Amino acid sequence: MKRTGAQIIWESLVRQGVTDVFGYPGGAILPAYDAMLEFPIRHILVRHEQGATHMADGYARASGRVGVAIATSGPGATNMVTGIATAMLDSSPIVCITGQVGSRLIGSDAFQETDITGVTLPITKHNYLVTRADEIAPAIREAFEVAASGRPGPVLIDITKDAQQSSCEFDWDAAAPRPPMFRPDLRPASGQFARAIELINGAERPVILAGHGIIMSGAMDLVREFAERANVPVSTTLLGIGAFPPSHPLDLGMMGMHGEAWVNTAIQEADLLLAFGMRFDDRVTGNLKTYAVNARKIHIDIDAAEINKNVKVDVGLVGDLKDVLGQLLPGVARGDRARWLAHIHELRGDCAVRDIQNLPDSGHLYAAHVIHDLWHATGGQAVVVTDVGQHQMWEAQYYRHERPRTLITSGGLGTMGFALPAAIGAKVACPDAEVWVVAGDGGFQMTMAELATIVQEDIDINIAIINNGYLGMVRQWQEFFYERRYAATPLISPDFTKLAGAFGLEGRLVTRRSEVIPAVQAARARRGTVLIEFRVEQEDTVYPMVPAGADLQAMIRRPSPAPIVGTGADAL
Ligand SMILES: Cc1cc2nc3c(=O)[nH]c(=O)nc-3n(C[C@H](O)[C@H](O)[C@H](O)COP(=O)(O)OP(=O)(O)OC[C@H]3O[C@@H](n4cnc5c(N)ncnc54)[C@H](O)[C@@H]3O)c2cc1C
Ligand SMILES: Cc1ncc(C[n+]2csc(CCOP(=O)(O)OP(=O)(O)O)c2C)c(N)n1
Ligand SMILES: [Mg+2]
Repeated sequence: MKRTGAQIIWESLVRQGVTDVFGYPGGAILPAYDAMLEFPIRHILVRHEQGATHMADGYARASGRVGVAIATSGPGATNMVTGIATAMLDSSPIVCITGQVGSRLIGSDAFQETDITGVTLPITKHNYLVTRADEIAPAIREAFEVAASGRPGPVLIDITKDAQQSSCEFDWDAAAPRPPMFRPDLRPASGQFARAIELINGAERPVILAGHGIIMSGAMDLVREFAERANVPVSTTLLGIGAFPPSHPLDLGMMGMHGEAWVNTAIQEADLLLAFGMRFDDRVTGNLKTYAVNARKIHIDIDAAEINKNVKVDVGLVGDLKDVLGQLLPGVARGDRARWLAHIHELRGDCAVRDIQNLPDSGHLYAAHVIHDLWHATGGQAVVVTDVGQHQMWEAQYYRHERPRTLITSGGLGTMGFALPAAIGAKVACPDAEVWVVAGDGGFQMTMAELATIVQEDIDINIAIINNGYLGMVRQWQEFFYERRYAATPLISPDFTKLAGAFGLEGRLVTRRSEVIPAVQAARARRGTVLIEFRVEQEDTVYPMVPAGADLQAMIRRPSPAPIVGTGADAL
């Protein structure tokens, strides 16, 4: 059957099972947009191509399916760069399709020409420059395979305008990825299994470090079985939140820079760390020289390059977590680690007296209380998509995610502006889910134009803006490490409720704790997106905090009782 390259793009996407794409048109991709109308695909028109990539990313993280973004050449393509890098750092499978100038014009500084495959080389898992119609279907098939297999990640396909316009025979079967696709042998050596079992069964103070790889592998049940059988407590990374239920008695909570104090202490006292699908990010380890020096380490990861990258381990098992755990489990003995668990329980008790949830609010509205109440009012069932900053850490600490894929957040790149578009993507992927944006006043302003996308595409999510009048996380660093010299961190914002109104959305302002739950409930009850601005304590601090590069146990702790400085309401 003869097809144009433009038709082949959509035909291939449909055959890949794609139903939704996020994009923005322009000259070099116009043939593809013209052909799109013939295909059963929902196109979500974004307001900035960065938004399209975050939407594709949010779609992928919420559903496990590959997200798709599409843009024109030049500025359209370069606007995608931040979103592609965000997906790369967090191993999120997206496919980005960009139009390119005609193949004869490549290299001539043609109108809207950018070498986007060159630009994105270090931030894609793989990318393609396609100059002929008959190369389109094979590139798309392979791109989906590359994006979703092994360690997932972003793939970009740059397609010249003439490739879209010319015609060729379309043969889907012939376009199948040609063997041999590179497939590393992921079977760990059996000696390594025996060593791992020996270390696990002999450990007295083990801790599981549960990472994002558990969620990507779908290994939640196996991790739980492992933890229960061996009686090993489980801590999670930021991206591992949802991999193990916080209601479980063996759950410890988050590790790392803003992790729970008892978790970091337990890691430093452990005699065995079991790293499951996590990559020992520097936000997790602090000073590598003093990190868990008394612990043996077992690392299970699908990417061999992660083993011994940051932390030297005793046993590295390369493979899909589900497979590896399935093979390990039969050898794992029932463990009684009552003394170790009792010790951690004691550490926890010491922390509770400093926990802001146990301190009176004295009439002030704290972000941590807002998050706690949001958790309560949504029954802990919402998909929460956060932006980056203090509010992100409070969300991680105080919204308890029982299920995987219910916290969507930019961890590795820490991309402000991520939340609103990623939440739109999550909602498109999971229309029945209750989706909340939790964003700071700073990050929200980076991509708030996507409010128009919400209106045009009839997206039903809710938005909580945690407005502290500052680029709060940076202000916190200035408070601790730059003698409170607040250079460029105080921030004015538009009247967010009026902004919502300008887009035809409902907006509400909340300044008191008593109003939080009623406002959340009202937003939930209303069809359509509601934006709630929570005007919170301005100079509040995320505790604990391990200063960057410091020893993990050297945490700055919340003084008890919490000092109170100014309020959001005072600033009105
Ligand atoms: C302001 C800010 C503060 C932060 N503070 C903290 C903090 O206090 N604590 C914290 O934990 N993080 C924190 N982070 C996040 C941190 O930067 C990292 O993003 C996070 O620690 C990474 O978690 P991860 O290793 O589980 O996930 P990823 O970085 O996604 O790594 C996942 C790993 O799993 C592997 N994998 C993938 N699929 C499979 C599979 N099928 N089987 C086996 N393995 C697989 C991958 O190869 C990879 O090694 C912070 C981020 C920001 C922006
Ligand atoms: C695109 C981008 N620019 C800069 C930063 C550095 N940065 C990290 S957190 C932060 C402040 C975020 O402020 P806000 O959105 O108001 O959230 P808050 O910390 O106040 O909760 C900044 C500027 C970043 N992470 N991303
Ligand atoms: Mg702020």
